[in-house]
Amino acid sequence: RSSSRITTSGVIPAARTAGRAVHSASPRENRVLLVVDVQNDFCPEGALAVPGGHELPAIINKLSRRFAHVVLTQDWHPEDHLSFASSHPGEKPFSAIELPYGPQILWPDHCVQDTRGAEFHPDLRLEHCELIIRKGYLREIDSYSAFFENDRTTPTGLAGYLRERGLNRLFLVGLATDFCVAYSALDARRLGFEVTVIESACRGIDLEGSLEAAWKQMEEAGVVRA
Ligand code: VGL
Ligand code: ZN
Repeated sequence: RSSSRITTSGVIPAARTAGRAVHSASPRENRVLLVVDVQNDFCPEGALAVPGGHELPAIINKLSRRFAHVVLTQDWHPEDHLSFASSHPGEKPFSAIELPYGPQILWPDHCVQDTRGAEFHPDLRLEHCELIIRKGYLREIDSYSAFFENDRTTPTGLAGYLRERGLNRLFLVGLATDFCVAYSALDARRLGFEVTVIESACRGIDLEGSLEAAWKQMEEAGVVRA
């Protein structure tokens, strides 16, 4: 029998198709691994270092082999972003202010578009990642969640992508547990997805009890803590 495939664009030699078929999951596989913000600035030595952030690439690389579908998020701010303390003279990082859409914690400048800090950690090996969702790219509004900006109403488009492709079982990993991971998990539940957060593949910032509060909210919202 011939092991070549005929496609609309011609015949693909068997060796090439075999090389690409690294995942055994069926095409109907409905689970997706959502890898949140595993970027240099959230790792030790980064601008907004999360303790242990650098441990995640190895853990997530291994985990990701069990998923046919992998989606990444990338925090991606303009250099004068309103979530930066530096955009508010007199304010210090980690203080809170009120913005038109609600309370906002002010952060050190981080994940500025096209800088090394905004790049994914170099050890993250997710060649089969099928979508990268950038967020926080509008100057006036922050976006912790992969689904909505911090006004909780402006969508990123991720829900539409997942629904259209039938990916309704989400597994979340990444940084930071109590901010972007938690906001994404809560929004995903609100949108009707089945959500598991894999704790061993997340690391938190923990500002004044925010880590424990985030887990409480997630558990109350029906997020599975695995
Ligand atoms: C994040 C604070 C500011 C996160 C992003 O990825 O959790 N936290 N920007
Ligand atoms: Zn950010």
